[in-house]
Amino acid sequence: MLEDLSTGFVELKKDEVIETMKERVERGDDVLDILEDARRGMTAVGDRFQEGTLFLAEMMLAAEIFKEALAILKPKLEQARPPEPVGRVVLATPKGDIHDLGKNIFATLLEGQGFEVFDLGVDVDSSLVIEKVKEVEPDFLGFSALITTAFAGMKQTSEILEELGLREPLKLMVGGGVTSPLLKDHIGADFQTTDAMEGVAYCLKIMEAKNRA
Ligand code: B12
Repeated sequence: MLEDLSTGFVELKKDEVIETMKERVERGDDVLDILEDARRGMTAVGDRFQEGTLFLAEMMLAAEIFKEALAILKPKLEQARPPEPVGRVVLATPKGDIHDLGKNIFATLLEGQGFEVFDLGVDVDSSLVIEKVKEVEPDFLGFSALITTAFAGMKQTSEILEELGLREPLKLMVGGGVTSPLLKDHIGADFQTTDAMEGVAYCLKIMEAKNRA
């Protein structure tokens, strides 16, 4: 068992990471603490990639380990879920962007809090997002963006939602490493963050206010 789970990601110790995650879940560690350690590991991988001390293939392997690790935590988070969904969230990584680790963390945390999440995946066209919004009438639409070339697509989606009268009933959120308050204003979103926990707190706060109204 790894003493520090996060180092397992940097050193690409897949078997040890998976085994450590399972053991920590079995011994009853808080799932959110385990998730945070895994997230720290993935952030360290990203930093090393940027410094040039990790190669692209190694980072992709780390991303795969992260996805498997997340799947171990999911059932545990789901156990705590209330029978009725707290709210509905459509999530997507916009067209031109294939990054999804942060989106998956946010989705997992939301599900753990009882939200119903419709995850449309990566490189998602505006038309698909609009269709899903029409179909499920969510309380929230969340974009996860890690690459600046994806910004135009989010703005376009926001404008189409406005034109169709679909924008007002939902809260539009944007998150991901390259996002900023400036981007939030540019695309006309209601909320922006680079921290999934902050995003979950925002969704819970909005639903609380809705339920009181
Ligand atoms: C991992 C990674 C990859 C992996 C992605 C694996 C995967 N399945 O996601 C791979 C190797 C495939 C990849 C490919 C590319 N990448 Co890349 N990648 C990264 C890297 C190192 C880390 C990103 C990451 O996963 N961070 C960890 C997660 C957990 O953080 P996060 O996404 O911010 O999410 C957190 C919060 O923001 C929040 N959150 C996320 N989404 C949302 C959404 C909502 C609604 C809310 C509320 C919260 C929320 O929750 C998370 C937890 O708190 C970054 C650099 C960096 N250090 O950020 C570059 C980076 C994003 N990549 C970059 C680029 C350019 C590319 C490539 C074009 C190739 C290349 N030259 O490297 C291709 C992609 C092409 C494309 N079309 O998308 C650039 C983007 C530059 C820019 N400004 O546009 C970066 C910034 C690197 C750099 N400095 O050049 N990449």
